[in-house]
Amino acid sequence: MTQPKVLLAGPPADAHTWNLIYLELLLQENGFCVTNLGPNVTHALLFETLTRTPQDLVVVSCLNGSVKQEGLALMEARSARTRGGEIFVIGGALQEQEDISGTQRALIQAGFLDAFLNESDPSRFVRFLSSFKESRRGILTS
Ligand code: B12
Repeated sequence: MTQPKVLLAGPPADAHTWNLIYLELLLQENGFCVTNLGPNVTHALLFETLTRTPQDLVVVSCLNGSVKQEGLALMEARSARTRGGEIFVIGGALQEQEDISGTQRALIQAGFLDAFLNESDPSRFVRFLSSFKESRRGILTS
């Protein structure tokens, strides 16, 4: 069976790596074919990669406390593109006093399908992956 393709990346200003390794293994365990671009991925590299090798899903992880700024900047860069039907989700760690639901709302409003913030328990993400696969059955990127 064809596996959904997922592009995994840390945003431009984020150097954390183990979160990406963890997510790569989790995505593989859940039946996804993963391209892990690693940390500090520029918008140019991310969108060039998507143009060259179309994906079904893009997963962004940001730990350094700037998930909101990074996420909004990424969606702004995406709006300048003319092609590309990938679904984007984001996750990571917020700053200590940050309002989780406010940030989640802002990220979803900007264009992410979902935002997994301060969630060290992966069960909601695993449920998302399962329903994503179900909803894309038969229409995966070849
Ligand atoms: C290791 C580390 C570093 C290393 C990274 C080395 C490397 N190559 O990865 C170094 C020293 C470089 C570093 C630098 C910095 N760090 Co640092 N770092 C850490 C540390 C100790 C561990 C992070 C880690 O690897 N965790 C292991 C992974 C597997 O787990 P995780 O990160 O928690 O990820 C889980 C969840 O968040 C979730 N998740 C994450 N992303 C996503 C995405 C999706 C879609 C989903 C579903 C889930 C999900 O799933 C993961 C598994 O449960 C944490 C503190 C801590 N104990 O967590 C601080 C921490 C993340 N760092 C922090 C900071 C502030 C920095 C710096 C800004 C410090 C500085 N002033 O320079 C810089 C940033 C550099 C940069 N440009 O990004 C803060 C972030 C605070 C915040 N969120 O507001 C933390 C929390 C420390 C702290 N308490 O202050 N760091």
